[in-house]
Amino acid sequence: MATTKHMPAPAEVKEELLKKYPPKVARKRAKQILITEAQQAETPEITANVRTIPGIITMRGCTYAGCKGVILGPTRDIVNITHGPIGCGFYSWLTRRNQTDASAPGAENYMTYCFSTDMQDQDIIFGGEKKLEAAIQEAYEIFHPKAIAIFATCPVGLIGDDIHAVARKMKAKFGDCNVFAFSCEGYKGVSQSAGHHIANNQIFRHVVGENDADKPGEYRINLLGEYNIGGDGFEIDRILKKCGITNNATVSGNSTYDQFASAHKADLNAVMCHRSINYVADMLETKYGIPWIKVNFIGAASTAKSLRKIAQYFGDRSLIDRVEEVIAEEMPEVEAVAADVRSRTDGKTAMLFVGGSRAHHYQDLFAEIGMKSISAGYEFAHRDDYEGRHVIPDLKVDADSRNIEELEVEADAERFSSRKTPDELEKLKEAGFKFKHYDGLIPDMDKGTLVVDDLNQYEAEKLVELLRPDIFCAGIKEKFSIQKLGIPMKQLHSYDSGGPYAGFKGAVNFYKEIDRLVNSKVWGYLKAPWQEHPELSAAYVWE
Ligand code: CFM
Repeated sequence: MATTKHMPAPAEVKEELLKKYPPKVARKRAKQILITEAQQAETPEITANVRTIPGIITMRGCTYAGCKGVILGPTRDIVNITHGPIGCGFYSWLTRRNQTDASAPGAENYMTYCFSTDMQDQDIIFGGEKKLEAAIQEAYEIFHPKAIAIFATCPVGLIGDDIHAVARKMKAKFGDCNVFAFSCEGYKGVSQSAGHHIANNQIFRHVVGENDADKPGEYRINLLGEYNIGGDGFEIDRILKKCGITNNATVSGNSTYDQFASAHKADLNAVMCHRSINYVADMLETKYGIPWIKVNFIGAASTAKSLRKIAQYFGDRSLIDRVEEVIAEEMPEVEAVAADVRSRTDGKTAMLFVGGSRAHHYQDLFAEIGMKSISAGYEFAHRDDYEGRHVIPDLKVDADSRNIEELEVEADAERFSSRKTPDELEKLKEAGFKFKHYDGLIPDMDKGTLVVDDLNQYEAEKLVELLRPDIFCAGIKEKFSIQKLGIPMKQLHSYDSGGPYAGFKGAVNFYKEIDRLVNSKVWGYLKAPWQEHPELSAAYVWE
């Protein structure tokens, strides 16, 4: 049943969020808090991908996390060595719930190991290159992997270890193991987003195109920006397989070194998480001629739409029909559960503050059970993820973004091939088909909702207090502070040990879980009796 609550106007909420800040901080934060007027397309620009103001407790992570954890983390057969103090390696070890299937006989899986050079004080003083070399040698002798990746942590950049020279030396020495390094020091960018870019560049430079052998399967696509959190990638792969679409490489959920090496063998790139991977999609298009489209497998309707888009691209009647059959087979169960759940969730409200894509994608799932997203934002996305790719030419290049290398990519003289003739492309465009297209989060939000970039702990609690959503979605750092306010909190990074939520079966899991969360009575019992009726009460002197 829908409940009507009194909600303060969005402008009042914004004012409240800013009230306690010193004037300079308030001025800066004001540019990152926007009231949408999507219907009128009057939304002014939002400030994003800028430094968090020191002292503010941000939800963001570091550049090392974006490179080592997010992009390279889900690939099972690359030995990932963290060059740095042990904490960086240890705390990035299996903390993101990217799953992998290493059940094939002989499959290598190094994800269960934590490799680190364990830098000590003397390495900081005298340099850590020798220690790194020894670690690479040791890993090679024990495992004989196809590839070893080295990740720089903050102190490595500060003391100036040349990790790339070490990588080159060891690669030449071994001859049968690709060794490459990432200058992904935690401080390198304003968030983990810089780490995505650094990872993408090096994977493209050192791995993509290494295997030219022909790959099997019809309708070959790469799935870019899908990381198999909670098994999402398994569900998407199940659906693609059922449709007869071959997933040539996922970057990087449940992936292997060879998938990256063969990524140039696909005929279409389907991009899930635009923020983390659009660089790779662009580079694969320029160098090898593979077009890319934006897809979304979060939400049953979005899944169906994405499958239809892929089928339309290939244009074969048999594939188009098969996709329709699969949708017709899968949807009845999804719709039955959605209808049942909707009777209890319709009109309820959600807030989503996650990463660089999920705060957008998950709104579809909530909408399918009648729930409204009243406020949302990303931790580290760029303006294009909010406002659409048309703003890319206007993006300001500042000292922080200039710090991240832009690869100069050209068409490969031998291996570039246009996947479609100009005529075919024209026909697709005439039929409304859009390549390289993403409109971002803002146009999908209702008028008068609040979009907040890089939300912090203080603002999160204020927002909850003022708007009392029925559910709040973010990560582990926010989990308990929100629940203590009596609002259920769903982790959309790790899924709270749940999932998958992608595809058709994932949608069913999500509906059921949200139903349980928002309709649980437990949230009404959070205050102890003495909190509601204290025998004694007091105030701080400054209050
Ligand atoms: Fe892309 Fe991600 Fe996300 Fe992301 Fe992430 Fe993640 Fe995320 Mo956590 S790659 S931007 S850096 S969809 S780890 S799988 S959940 S913040 S919204």
